[in-house]
Amino acid sequence: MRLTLEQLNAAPQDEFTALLDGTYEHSPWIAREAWRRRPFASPAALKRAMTESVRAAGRDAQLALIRAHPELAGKAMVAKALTAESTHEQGAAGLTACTPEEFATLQRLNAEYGAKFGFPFILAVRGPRGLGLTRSAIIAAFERRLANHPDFEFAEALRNIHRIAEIRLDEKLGHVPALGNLVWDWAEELAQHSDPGYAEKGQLTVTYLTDAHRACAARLSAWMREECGFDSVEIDAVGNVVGVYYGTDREARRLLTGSHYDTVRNAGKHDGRLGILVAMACVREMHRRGRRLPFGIEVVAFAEEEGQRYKAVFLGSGALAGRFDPRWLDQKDADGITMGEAMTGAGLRVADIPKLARDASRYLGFVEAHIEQGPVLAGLDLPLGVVTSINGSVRYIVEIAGEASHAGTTPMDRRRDAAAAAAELVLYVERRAAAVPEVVGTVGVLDVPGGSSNVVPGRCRFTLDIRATTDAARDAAADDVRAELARVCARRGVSYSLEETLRQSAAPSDRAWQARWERAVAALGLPVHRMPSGAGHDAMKLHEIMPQAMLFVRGENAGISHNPLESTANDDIQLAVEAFQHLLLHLAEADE
Ligand code: HGY
Ligand code: MN
Ligand code: MN
Repeated sequence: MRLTLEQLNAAPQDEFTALLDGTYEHSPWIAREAWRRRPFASPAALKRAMTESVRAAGRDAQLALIRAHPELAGKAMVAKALTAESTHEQGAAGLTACTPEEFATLQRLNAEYGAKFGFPFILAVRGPRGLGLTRSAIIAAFERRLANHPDFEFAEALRNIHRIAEIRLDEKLGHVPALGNLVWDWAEELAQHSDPGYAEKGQLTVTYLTDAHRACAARLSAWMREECGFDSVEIDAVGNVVGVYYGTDREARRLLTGSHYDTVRNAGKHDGRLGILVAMACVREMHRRGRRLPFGIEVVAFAEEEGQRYKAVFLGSGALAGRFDPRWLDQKDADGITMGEAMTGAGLRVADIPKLARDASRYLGFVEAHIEQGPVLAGLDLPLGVVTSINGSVRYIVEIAGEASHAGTTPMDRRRDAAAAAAELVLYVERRAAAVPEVVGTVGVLDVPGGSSNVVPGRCRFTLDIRATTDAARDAAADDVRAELARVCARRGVSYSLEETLRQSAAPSDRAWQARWERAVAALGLPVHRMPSGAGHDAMKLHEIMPQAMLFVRGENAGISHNPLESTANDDIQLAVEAFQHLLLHLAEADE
């Protein structure tokens, strides 16, 4: 029997609790507590009320909740003593059809996990798309999480319990996150394209203008044209895919939105792409309803943001902001191919790049939906967040030159070891960044070119990535790191070169646009959580010429990103689409 929110909002506490029986395994107290927060404006608000009941219950009640869950393919399943919901879920995930080896592995993991943590391994086996994980994915997650810290696993167990409850509640309400499913499936399909050397390993890497990159552009263009009803779709001179959905007046000003479709190496499937696909889903819905707004919508899939193949970053959004630096064309990739050659080879008209600069007066502003890429929303059990500012960043490539010499015969006090010098600096970066809350510092690439195990490193190349919520904090940290580099090298008698490859100012959200995202999130029945962005985004490039603000979407696996574990649930994507739709419709009402 399908429940309705009206029915639940009107129900007395006992009836409400009974209607929601089974949402949380053997734990009716959660619905009973949540009842006090009625009325619920949306399924998201009801889910939030139940997570808040758990968050407020304290550790003992939370531990009891976790322990109320059965093991995966455990004794209760074998004895057919699972609840109806768990029977359905474990069955749908194939756990009732394990091979003898899988079954033995799961028993071993159950025993080891229970002995280490004192509670069962909890995983929403229906997965982020709700269709069910494979047994191999379940076992891989089990093996991986066995190594986690107990506190992390306690929190991760609760997050998975909320996801299990969310899927169960969706079914009770007949609530299908259809647009979340659409975007999730698009992201899966787009992730089929990956660069050689990664595709064979099942890894996602799409760097600028490779065949996989061009295939992504072609697929995004086709979807915009054939599935979403954009009025014009083109691939511009730097490889951005630009879709325009006209307003009631074709010449009306436009809302600019989008994100990037290139990726880091061995990436997740939603970084960048989510912001493109969420906007496309909104246009698709308007087109299907024959709806036009008083403004146009220009969705841009930016061709390059990560700076993986070439040193230049934010190349796609930079071109629109009129910040494309022609010197970038001479940058060479690892194979010695210049950016200009790669562009020409991809059929792009380099001469047209300056024409890509947008006239900001033709736009209302820029908005971008993006996965959070961090642990904050997951830690708060919130699906969405509103960005207040994007951290400023500065990046360098450093090369230290010492003297290669025999590892066996060179006395320790006679060495000019480039790697040891670099190692000192890596630890200094960590110490200096950790000393100031709003600063982060990373050495992401560390390499001894042509190194050998029996040779004292004569050269060492590494990157520096320093970020902060303000330019002043960023620059103070960068100054200190450069000064330490000079001191370490002088003391060790080695030389160094340092090249700045990126300097991006902090980008505070435009107040009016941030408020539009806040109103949209609140309209979904969710608390509004404001937060800075530690990651850089295309929005910070458009920030240079027009007002901007961003919406963050929670990540699974505690929000990990730039990692194949990056994952976003269909229900959270659905909420991002609904928030975007709310922003569009209220902008239209204000405009009319
Ligand atoms: O590095 C960043 O912050 C972004 O993912 N390019
Ligand atoms: Mn990224
Ligand atoms: Mn990104």
